[in-house]
Amino acid sequence: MKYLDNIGVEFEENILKKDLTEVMKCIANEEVVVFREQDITAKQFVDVLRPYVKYSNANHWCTHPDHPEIFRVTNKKIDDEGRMGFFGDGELDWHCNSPLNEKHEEIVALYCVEPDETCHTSFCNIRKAWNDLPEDIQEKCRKSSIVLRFKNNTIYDYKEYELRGALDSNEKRGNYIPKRITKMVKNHPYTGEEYLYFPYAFYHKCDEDLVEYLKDFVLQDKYVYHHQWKKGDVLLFDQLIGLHRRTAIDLKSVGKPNKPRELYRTVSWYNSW
Ligand SMILES: O=C(O)CCC(=O)C(=O)O
Ligand SMILES: [Fe+2]
Repeated sequence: MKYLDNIGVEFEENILKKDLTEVMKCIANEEVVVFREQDITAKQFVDVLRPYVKYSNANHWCTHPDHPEIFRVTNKKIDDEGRMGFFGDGELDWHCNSPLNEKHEEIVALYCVEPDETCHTSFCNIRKAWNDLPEDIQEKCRKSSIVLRFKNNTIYDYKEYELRGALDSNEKRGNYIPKRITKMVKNHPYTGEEYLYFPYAFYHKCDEDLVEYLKDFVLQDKYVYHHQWKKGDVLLFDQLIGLHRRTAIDLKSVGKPNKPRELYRTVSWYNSW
């Protein structure tokens, strides 16, 4: 195992041959784990994590035809109506997965099947920042509750079909709350450790000065890793102790057509509870 720039770790082994117990711990502590040059099938991508997680399935317009656990994250037009996959070609600002789901998923896994090397994804390890925060700020956070609300165009300009796809399946599972009140500091279900839950784009009612302070603190370069995608990359990242963002896959402005890019994506919960 080796450390990446600032945060995150990389394993140089073949993911299929590895006992992932150590890897799960790294996801929960280091935020992001990278495996490169993996030559695996969609089935292997899903199966390799299966002993360690509980998967969330969805029946979306962009679900992989053979694997209901996989959503296709792609700017390719994947159906007769000309719809792109999840997150199309747009920029995604700092976020974590589904903060309005009552049981929001804890791990996202991405497998790069077709890279666009101009697009990169960044990860922030809030756990590391939290440990460096002044005591008085930590105490303020511990005493704070937040109201979360979904609003479009905060992290991403969701298209109507994306919203419908994501909301429908969560509503059907009774797993979507339009207005969610939660503590700002919680205990991680896998490590038991205190963590700062910081999907600030969906903070609706909060202490704004505190949030501005935290944003500047948490998003410092020393807590952030930028990933440049290559075919075969597998990234696993925690949705509680971290945030991530992605640049747009849109080269039209410099006169070039969009390059096709595709990641397979699964979302899941740690298996320990
Ligand atoms: O496309 C990417 O690089 C990241 C997309 C993303 O934010 C996600 O899959 O949760
Ligand atoms: Fe995301």
